[in-house]
Amino acid sequence: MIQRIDRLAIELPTPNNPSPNDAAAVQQLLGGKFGEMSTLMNYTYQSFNFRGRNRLRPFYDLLCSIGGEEYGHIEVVSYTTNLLLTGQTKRGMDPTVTPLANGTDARNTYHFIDSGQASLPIDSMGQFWSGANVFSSGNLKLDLLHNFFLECGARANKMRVYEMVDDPTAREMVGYLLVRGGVHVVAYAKALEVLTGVQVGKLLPIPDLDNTKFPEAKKYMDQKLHLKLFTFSQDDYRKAGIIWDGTHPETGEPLEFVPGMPEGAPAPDLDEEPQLNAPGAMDYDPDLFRDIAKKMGVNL
Ligand code: MN3
Repeated sequence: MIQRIDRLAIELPTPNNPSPNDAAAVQQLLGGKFGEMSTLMNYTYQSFNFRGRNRLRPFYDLLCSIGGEEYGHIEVVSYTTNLLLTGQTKRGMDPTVTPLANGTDARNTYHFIDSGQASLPIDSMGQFWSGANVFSSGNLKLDLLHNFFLECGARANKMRVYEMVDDPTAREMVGYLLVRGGVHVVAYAKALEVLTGVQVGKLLPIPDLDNTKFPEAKKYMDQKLHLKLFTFSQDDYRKAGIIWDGTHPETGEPLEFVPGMPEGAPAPDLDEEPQLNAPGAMDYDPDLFRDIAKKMGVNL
């Protein structure tokens, strides 16, 4: 089972220059082949499908811990997209003024037609994320090797989106995910080392560009977030700490195993977009609702 917490992984700044085309580029980090939908669903399915869990418990616990974290990653990429799309059409309730005219020039029209100026599980070209991106062979070495490759590919995509988009909201998100994705690269390298003795960490970094070159990532490294593996569970998955042990292959600093999850920050409250009727529900009266709830014996 999974427990949801109404917090976002990090505090996202308000965009300086929101733009539908930047939002479209950011979608690659959500619904692209190497996006957060893929990391989330790969580790989740590999954990559901794990055979021989008791004998190989540390590897199972590692997949579950990282899979749990990826849920928060799809969330933070989605909020970034949503903030970049907020206020990008003409606000109001008069459809005759063509309030959504801007949408026709945006590279992604799903953001204006299929959603209320918000994220969808699509890539930067508007292709919907597919379960075909899930690799779950059942062979532990093969799955871990795939995950190492997936995280390196995800890292390359994040760097390129950073190089395309200079908005501070997008860069804050990319900086954070470069650091946390970096932890997952190292975790899968370590898992392969424990399992086979092969020094996978010697391949790092892929691509050959240090996270410290990105000021937003450097900030999170200064907070030591590149050294911490969280379990994303109160009591479970503690044996992942057997793998997450020793030193960081790039910096040489000692790794830190942290049961539980980071504190996080409040998620931004997204402004209404009346021209899209998002959220609509203009006849909703909270006082009336509270009265009805009271009569039903529910305290709101
Ligand atoms: Mn991730």
